[in-house]
Amino acid sequence: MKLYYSPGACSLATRISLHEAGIPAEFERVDLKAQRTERGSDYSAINPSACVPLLVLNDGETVAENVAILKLIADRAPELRPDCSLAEIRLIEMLSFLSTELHAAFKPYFHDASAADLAKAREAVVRRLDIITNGMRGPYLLGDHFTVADAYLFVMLRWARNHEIELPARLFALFERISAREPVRRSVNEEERIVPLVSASAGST
Ligand SMILES: N[C@@H](CCC(=O)N[C@@H](CS)C(=O)NCC(=O)O)C(=O)O
Repeated sequence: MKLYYSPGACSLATRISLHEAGIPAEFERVDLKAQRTERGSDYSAINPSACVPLLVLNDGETVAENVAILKLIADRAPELRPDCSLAEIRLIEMLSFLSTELHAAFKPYFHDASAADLAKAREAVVRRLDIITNGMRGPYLLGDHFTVADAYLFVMLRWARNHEIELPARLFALFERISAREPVRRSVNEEERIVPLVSASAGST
């Protein structure tokens, strides 16, 4: 498989899930502003939605959208699925909430938003983090073990930390619990030690 990603973006959830699942993959970085990949390809021609993540399967099929990609990995790695009742539904329910509510609430932070819009965004994020905290089904989001939903949430808890949004105590504990996992530390290290794309984009990989 191959993941198109941008360091620290939501595509980190896919990298974490792949490593947690032990699925071998290659990773190609995307400069989202320039819409160029590190190998010099025009990314908008590869993914018309111009967003990361994009996963290319071994048979050449591409899958976009966090919810679909994370569901696909969970389907291939049953240990990354919840095992509560209505497990499949609970996973889709949580991934949808993370995508359409929490992730969407962060969007102003990534665009040139006014101070007033950022204040509204902060309120929206805090409200949604409270909903997630109150709905936690165990030490992890959906029960007693890590699922792909935790990977997605983890990325956004990092964004919250970067924007000095205080986490409820239970979510902070969850953040620490996820951070300590070996595949998560590996994923974060891989993305943090990447040199700026500008210096790599002129040449080949
Ligand atoms: N609907 C997409 C949204 C993904 C998304 O917002 N990705 C961000 C990175 S976290 C991105 O690529 N942003 C580029 C842009 O908005 O121009 C999904 O859920 O996969």
